[in-house]
Amino acid sequence: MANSKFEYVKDFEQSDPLLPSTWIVVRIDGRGFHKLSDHYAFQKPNDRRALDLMNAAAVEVMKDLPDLCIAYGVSDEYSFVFPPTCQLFERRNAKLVTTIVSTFTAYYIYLWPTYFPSTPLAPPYLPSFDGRAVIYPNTRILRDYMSWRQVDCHINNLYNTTFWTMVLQGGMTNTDAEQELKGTVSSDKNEILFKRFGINYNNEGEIYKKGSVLYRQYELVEPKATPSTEDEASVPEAKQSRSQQDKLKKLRRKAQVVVDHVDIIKDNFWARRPWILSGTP
Ligand code: DGT
Ligand code: MG
Ligand code: MG
Ligand code: MG
Ligand code: MG
Repeated sequence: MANSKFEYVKDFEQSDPLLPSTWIVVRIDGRGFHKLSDHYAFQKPNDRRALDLMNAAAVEVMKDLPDLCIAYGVSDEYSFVFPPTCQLFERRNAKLVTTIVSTFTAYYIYLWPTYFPSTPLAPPYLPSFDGRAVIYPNTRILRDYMSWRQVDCHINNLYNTTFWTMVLQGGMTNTDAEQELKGTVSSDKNEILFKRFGINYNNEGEIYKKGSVLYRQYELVEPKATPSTEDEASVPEAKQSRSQQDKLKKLRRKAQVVVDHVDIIKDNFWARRPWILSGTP
């Protein structure tokens, strides 16, 4: 096809590939969910339906993009992780982020009636999400990123649980509860919950305390006892044989995506599921 005189405009497009052999995390976050959760009367501090809906949409994203190896969600956010070997969309930043954001949003809206059957969505309160990609140079830092999100979940949930118990059960005003909680540490909040309301924070639901972690579970593959080395994980997929790549992709597609609410800070979770970080499959 002959070039038109307009074609030079293509030269204005900028390439945005993410650094090779690094972990890619795409984190999405609900836009204005403070207002949205009020409008649709989400339960405080946690609405199980809203969290289940977030998880259901994230499972569909994992199924749609077999390159993803793990995802972690809390509140109105989700982090999706691509391994260093990933070559999806030539690792182009905008392609990866926009695909995840729009696929997630599409499923969130599509599945909404399943989780909120008597609360139809209506403008102007339509859910939308922002997203960004961050790269991490090694597995240690990737794990620190995941730990950071889970610690955040814990801190926020302990605060929110205490705050809303003081307001809803203790009859305090928002301002008074906020004032009393200012400067308190975890043990203070645990004590308020226990001494004043007879609530043992440890007995709160795992989904609220730990957030949600999504990964693939393989029926046929026996998990290896020792995690693979980082070297193995960072062999660019381009250097793997075509048939090997196809085989891995097929296995990933067939695998079941599970939703778990467990500690991902300690080694145990990762040691028991070495395939998540090793990229095999
Ligand atoms: P943004 O992200 O800057 O557009 O603003 P927001 O309003 O989305 O703020 P963000 O993301 O920092 O905080 C999430 C908000 O979503 C927070 O105000 C509480 C609300 N939210 C998330 N999950 C639940 C839930 O299960 N129940 C209730 N009541 N609210 C929730
Ligand atoms: Mg945000
Ligand atoms: Mg938000
Ligand atoms: Mg948020
Ligand atoms: Mg196109």
